[in-house]
Amino acid sequence: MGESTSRGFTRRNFIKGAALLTATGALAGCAPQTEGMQEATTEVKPDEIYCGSCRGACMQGCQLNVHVRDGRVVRTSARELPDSRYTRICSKGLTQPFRMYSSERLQYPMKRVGERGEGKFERISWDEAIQTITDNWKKNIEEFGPASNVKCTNGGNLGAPTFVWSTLAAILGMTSVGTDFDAAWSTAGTPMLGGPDMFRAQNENADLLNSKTIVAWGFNPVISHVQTMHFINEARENGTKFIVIDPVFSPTAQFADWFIPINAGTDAALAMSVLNVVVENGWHNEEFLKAHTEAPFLIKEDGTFLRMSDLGVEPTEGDPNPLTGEPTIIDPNVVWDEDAQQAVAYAEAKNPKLSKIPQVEGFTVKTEWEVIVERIAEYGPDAASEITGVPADDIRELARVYGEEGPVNTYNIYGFNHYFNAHQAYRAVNTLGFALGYIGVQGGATGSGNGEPYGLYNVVGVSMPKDADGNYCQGTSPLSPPVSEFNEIFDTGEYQGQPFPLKSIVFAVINPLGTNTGREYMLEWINKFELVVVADMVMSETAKYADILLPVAYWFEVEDALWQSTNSPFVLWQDKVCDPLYESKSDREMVKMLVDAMGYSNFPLLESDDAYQQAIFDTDALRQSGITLDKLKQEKALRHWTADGSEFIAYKNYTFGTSSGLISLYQEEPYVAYVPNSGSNVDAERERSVAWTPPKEAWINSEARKTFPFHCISERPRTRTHTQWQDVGYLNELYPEPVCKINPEDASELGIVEGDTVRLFNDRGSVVMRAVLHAGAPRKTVTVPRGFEMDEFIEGHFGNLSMHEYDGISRNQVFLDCAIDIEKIEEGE
Ligand SMILES: Nc1nc2c(c(=O)[nH]1)N[C@H]1C(S)=C(S)[C@@H](COP(=O)(O)OP(=O)(O)OC[C@H]3O[C@@H](n4cnc5c(=O)[nH]c(N)nc54)[C@H](O)[C@@H]3O)O[C@H]1N2
Ligand SMILES: Nc1nc2c(c(=O)[nH]1)N[C@H]1C(S)=C(S)[C@@H](COP(=O)(O)OP(=O)(O)OC[C@H]3O[C@@H](n4cnc5c(=O)[nH]c(N)nc54)[C@H](O)[C@@H]3O)O[C@H]1N2
Ligand code: SF4
Ligand SMILES: [Mo]
Repeated sequence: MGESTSRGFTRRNFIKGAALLTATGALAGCAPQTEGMQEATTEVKPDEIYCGSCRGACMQGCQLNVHVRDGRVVRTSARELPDSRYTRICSKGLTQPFRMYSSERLQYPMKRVGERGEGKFERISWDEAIQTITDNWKKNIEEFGPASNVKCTNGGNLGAPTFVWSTLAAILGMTSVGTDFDAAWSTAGTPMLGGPDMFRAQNENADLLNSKTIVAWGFNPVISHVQTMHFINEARENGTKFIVIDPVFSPTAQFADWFIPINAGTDAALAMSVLNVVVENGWHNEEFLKAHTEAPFLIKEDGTFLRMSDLGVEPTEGDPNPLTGEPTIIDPNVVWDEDAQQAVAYAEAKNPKLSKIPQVEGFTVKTEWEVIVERIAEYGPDAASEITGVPADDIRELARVYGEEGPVNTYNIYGFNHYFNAHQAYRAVNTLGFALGYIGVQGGATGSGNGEPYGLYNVVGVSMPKDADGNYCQGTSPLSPPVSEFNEIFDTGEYQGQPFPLKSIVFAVINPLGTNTGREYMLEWINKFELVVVADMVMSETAKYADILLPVAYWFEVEDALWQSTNSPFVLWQDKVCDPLYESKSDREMVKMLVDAMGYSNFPLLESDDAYQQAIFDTDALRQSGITLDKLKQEKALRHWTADGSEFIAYKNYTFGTSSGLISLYQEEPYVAYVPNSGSNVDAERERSVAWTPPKEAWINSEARKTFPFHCISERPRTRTHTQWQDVGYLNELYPEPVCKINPEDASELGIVEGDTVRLFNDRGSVVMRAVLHAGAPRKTVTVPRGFEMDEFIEGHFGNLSMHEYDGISRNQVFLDCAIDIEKIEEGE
């Protein structure tokens, strides 16, 4: 691995393509700029510079200059954005050309000739590849229905490709699955903030400079969000206090004014305890709670809301539900109006009361706020200290900072996401932030900021496209079984009581054998599929298990737009720098070939990359902002999060997508995003409001830790985004092999010294790598970099250690909820 040269590269075709493109590019208003004209001699031609966007899942949204010399991409550099604060690049952005010309690239369609996973393939034509796949799909549809064909995608490219495969699945009625990454935030955020808008719960990063305090709560931006870290550092220089809450002394912790080590998986308990002290001191924001949250809503003794119908007021009919056409029933929630001294519908209340409510027409009631206050009572600083390992005085001080040194931006992405019950951590941290009013204000925000405001782009339209006659396609299969249950579904042929034969699967923009939990479990189900298709740019770990391999064009070989980012408030353009190398094709082109071969050639959005982009940009929200594809092609970057170009503050207008339009702090019906086949085991009462339930294995006192005493945290390597960039030799020199970082005292007890070879194991599997001593790792906790693949470990695979199960509420892979043991197997050199 790591040899960054290309095989079989046909330079002649490339130059032809590039020349053609220059001509068409000029017509479309994307004529390459030139640089270094002054220095140019007659012999040295200036570079042609195209516009690129870096679209991996690090979500930072950097724009690139792609320099082309003599028909070859020779380097990439940071491209100036209209707001220079966002002009950034990192070592991964700078090494893109090595990926483009990597020897790992798939060059032509191939079919498997050896055993699955053996990596033996034979070149075939595109016609044969498409025919083989579609013959199988047609047969499956006839015998078992369209849902027996499955498509599985994630975010290897945050531009159009993921959506293109969803378009395919919808047209063909396939089953659509992801592999359920990062889901605990949405399990908590959906009912609290309402709907998909909560994916943009963070303010624009430039606003970090308005925060008095920034809390990176389970967030390691020095590695995972490098450009976000830049804003945090500027804020620090500006006097902002920076707090990091993490079990590990992470690379980000070294920049903290205050590092708070915490026992893994106990964040909900810490947040509840901090809120407990906040409330005790009256630091919470009553005005905000009354105006913008459901905190005053009354709840009856049976746990359901007191509604006007309980007080004898007949419900009324609202507008019909636009999806079902069914009339909606309006039965308003009741609050106690302090001014009127009576129970009224929330909308009528002048001054809703938060606590100590008298009986209402025979009903004993309490408010949403009182439920919270009751629940946090058992998490006083001393009790919480026992659970979290954070000293009680530190909890009190953190509460003081939250109460007195605001506005606070609690920035988390997904650090505490990947555990059983992680949605409770988000719910508790959110509740803390919202109780203080840190949402919708400059300098104040609470939560994750993963994506663009909902509805800006036509995600729904391209996931449910219309044909040329204006008719909707059939849509994906209504059931989407979780991959954590695929083996059981294969064995029983059923999912949720219905026959569910699984026959073929296509993986695209995802490398699950390199990134999923429970790798052994997954290998088992992959091998049960009759046909496995992988569309990728490189021979990924998953690609090795394909029956048919489809070579995908590199990011610079297709025009595309990047509009999903945590950092950059711009939609970014990607010029097509040259034709796809070798025989590779864009995802859109191969999806079109598949759709055509299946007999559905009537979908205009698949006709060209431009048509597809036009479909994504087809929303009123973008039109109102004056953002069109043509304008983007000309200007290359357009500010898109706010229509008027102002800095984006999440929920600035305090309109939330909940049924009440307010932040919900209590759910009558707990939101369950995943019901296991074996049935729901949710404790509904407990899930209605803040609670802490320990993770399954990571919890220091869990059963699992009695047998496997170490907690294994996976960390992100600086040099890779998941499994990508692993073919860049320069970056591999910086991080040549996966190592297990272990606390020196633990190491000494086990007789391990730096450089020794160790085996990490549990009852699911094992992996062998070298050990490095790390005083920042807490006792009985090791960290291992993820994103390394089979042949990079000395033996085994890191993915064998994690469990494939989900917690029964979130549909969420729990990479970090993992107990292991360690043994030394060889002295280091
Ligand atoms: N270089 C690089 N950057 C990436 C990626 C990559 O693979 N490589 N992946 C991208 C993607 S898809 C994602 S989702 C983001 C995620 O980025 P982050 O949200 O930063 O998530 P992590 O890196 O998983 O973990 C962040 C921190 O949480 C800590 N942590 C672990 N367990 C706990 C806990 O129980 N409580 C608390 N408080 N902290 C805990 C970890 O020690 C770590 O320091 O990164 C993105 N950026
Ligand atoms: N142990 C452990 N495992 C983890 C995590 C962890 O913290 N610990 N984090 C998890 C998280 S948060 C995430 S989001 C997942 C990410 O998991 P994946 O999405 O599987 O991650 P990538 O390695 O980015 O894989 C994407 C694949 O897409 C391919 N690709 C890139 N661009 C394109 C394109 O334009 N078209 C097509 N067809 N393919 C393309 C790449 O070559 C690569 O093989 O990993 C998860 N895995
Ligand atoms: S990998 Fe991320 S931070 Fe680096 S250049 Fe690309 S988008 Fe920017
Ligand atoms: Mo992720």
